[in-house]
Amino acid sequence: MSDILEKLALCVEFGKINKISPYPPNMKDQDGADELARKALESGIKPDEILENALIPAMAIVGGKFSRKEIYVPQMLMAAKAMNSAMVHIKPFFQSGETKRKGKFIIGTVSGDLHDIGKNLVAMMIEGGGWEVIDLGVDVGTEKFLKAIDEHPGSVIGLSALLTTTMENMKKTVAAIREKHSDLKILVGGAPVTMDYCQKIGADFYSPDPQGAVNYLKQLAS
Ligand code: B1M
Repeated sequence: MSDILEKLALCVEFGKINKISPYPPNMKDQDGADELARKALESGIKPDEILENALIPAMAIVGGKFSRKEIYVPQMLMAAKAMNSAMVHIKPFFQSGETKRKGKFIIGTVSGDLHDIGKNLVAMMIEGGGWEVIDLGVDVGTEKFLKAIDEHPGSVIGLSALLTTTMENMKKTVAAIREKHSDLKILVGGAPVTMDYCQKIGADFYSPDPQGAVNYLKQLAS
């Protein structure tokens, strides 16, 4: 791997956003993900190589560390921010169609539920895994999910719920999606959700953390 991609991967892994970012202290005054992604493109490295050889593997390392509780939410958010600062340079190539994404992923926190920290982490990790993410936000009713599915056919759907009370709305939304789109894959997650509940409501997969969600999508795309 080129030196620049190795450095970019380290910036994402350790959350170094750009040169002026003081975090992490041991990388102070060094180029961050922002500068390195720009320089990589300027040096002729293709956007999909940057994604495949630097950003995706770095986010996979971050996801693994988070699953093993070696890092916590703040470090993961910094890594995601660093990844986003690199993605700013790469996104125009996806939007122009010059570089292909692995697929589309629609995610939202279900109706009545305002918790979005975990949902945002999942969204960022999946974007870092090479997918286009359509984030519908929080308190997302069934109709909004169905409208997004119509606008982005063939997407994988992700539902997050943090309250035992809103898990019931997850069930309703899954049933409504199943009724209209029996072929779509539905992933569920959130603190009170379990594999048992996932099976009970007819969703396809439950993941307790973002990396499990990334792995599931990776398996779907292969
Ligand atoms: Co709320 N809240 N909250 N809250 N809140 C909990 C969830 C609660 C457990 C606290 C408690 O009582 N101990 C409790 C729920 C009890 C229950 O139902 N069993 C609770 C309650 C009761 C409430 C209110 C009702 C309080 C009130 O007003 N009386 C209210 C509800 C508002 C509403 O939603 N309608 C409320 C409000 C809030 C705040 C707005 C203040 C704030 C949310 C801010 C925000 O999200 N922007 C908040 C917070 C911060 C929490 C706690 C403290 C932290 C949640 C969090 O962000 N965790 C939480 C207690 C706790 O968990 N310690 C609590 C960190 C995050 C990274 O983890 O979201 O679990 P998590 O996501 C994980 C995994 O679950 C997974 O990946 C993430 C990373 O590992 N995951 C997925 C999540 N979604 C996934 C989707 C996937 C796959 C994996 O695929 C699609």
